[in-house]
Amino acid sequence: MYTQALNTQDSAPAAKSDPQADARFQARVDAEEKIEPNDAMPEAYRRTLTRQIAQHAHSEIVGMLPEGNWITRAPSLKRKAALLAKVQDEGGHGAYLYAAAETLGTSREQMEEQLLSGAAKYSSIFNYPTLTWADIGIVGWLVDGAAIMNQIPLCRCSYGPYARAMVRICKEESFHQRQGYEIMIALCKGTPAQKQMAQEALNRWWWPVLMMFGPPDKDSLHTESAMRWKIKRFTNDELRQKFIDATVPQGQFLDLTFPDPALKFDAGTQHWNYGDIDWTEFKRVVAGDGPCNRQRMKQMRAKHADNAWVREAANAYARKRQQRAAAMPIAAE
Ligand code: BYC
Repeated sequence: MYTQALNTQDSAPAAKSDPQADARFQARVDAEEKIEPNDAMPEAYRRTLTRQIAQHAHSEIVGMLPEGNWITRAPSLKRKAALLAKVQDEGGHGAYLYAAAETLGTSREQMEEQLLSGAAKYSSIFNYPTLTWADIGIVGWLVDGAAIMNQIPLCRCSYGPYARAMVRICKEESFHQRQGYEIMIALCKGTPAQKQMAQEALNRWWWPVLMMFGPPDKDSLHTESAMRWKIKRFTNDELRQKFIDATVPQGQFLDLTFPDPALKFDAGTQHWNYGDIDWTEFKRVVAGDGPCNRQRMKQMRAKHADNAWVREAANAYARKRQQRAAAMPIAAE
């Protein structure tokens, strides 16, 4: 089963809400206090955060696959070293995010199980293939660029562990975005064939990148509550617009053409207007039928099985340390 369907239900029964406790909680959020793991919180807040952070963590881990695919084929030692470091960073981001989600009471094993069974979502963008080296430039420039636009506001998320994890993640994402844009500059200043490769990669990735920000506000299930709880600070459409406004001039500098004939600057609003996004494609990819969904899940399951010995060894070592510590006589004063 490969579904990342939009209609998954929370399995736990809804906890009874306590209006007075909820009002006290909302007052803390409104006062910009950080909520910490042992603080009282509405069950719905815990659930929506666990869902978002876990999906975010899964995205970082699955996101290692399309780029990891190019490590052996990077065109120079310098490019290989930068790509290796970037992919390793993504693994680190997944680890911080799983740890942040664990503070809400769901174990990493449970989250992994949800990913591997197809019950949990990860970002739609990682279900598209990286066909040429230019796609690695595009992933850095646009995918990491979109991730930064979405994630900088998460540094101010009301939940302390998530907000703090995002500070470091955003610093690293900003390096990733620059390495991608630098690849794009090299290709666009290169031979006509390299420039063409860059253009074709932009044509393939532009619309899927715009879908990363999630469904339009009118169809978003969680935006209203996530904004009220100050998990999200901007809506999906607001972030998408900010991203387009920041990115179009970068594409113009590269002398590339965006694959959207409706893209036009509006001097009145000072924003770039854009054409209709194909939301049926988004729904199809999220439901498990994108170009690479099956391949990604197959790879994730194979890696999980291959790495079982590492988890067993780490658990055996932890048990041994606990036993040694328990057997140790307490030092006399
Ligand atoms: N793909 O009510 P909505 C990265 C789901 S970047 C798949 O608007 P919400 C990286 C959504 O989960 C990518 N599913 O939801 C970069 C919900 O489903 P459920 C990861 C999507 O949460 C470079 C349903 O659609 N970033 O990590 O308010 C290299 C309704 O949506 C997508 C993050 O996760 C999508 N694109 O807003 C390596 C950032 N969009 O749960 C890695 C944190 C929506 O009801 N996450 N859905 O079944 C967020 O900011 C928000 O969760 C979203 C969605 C903006 C993504």
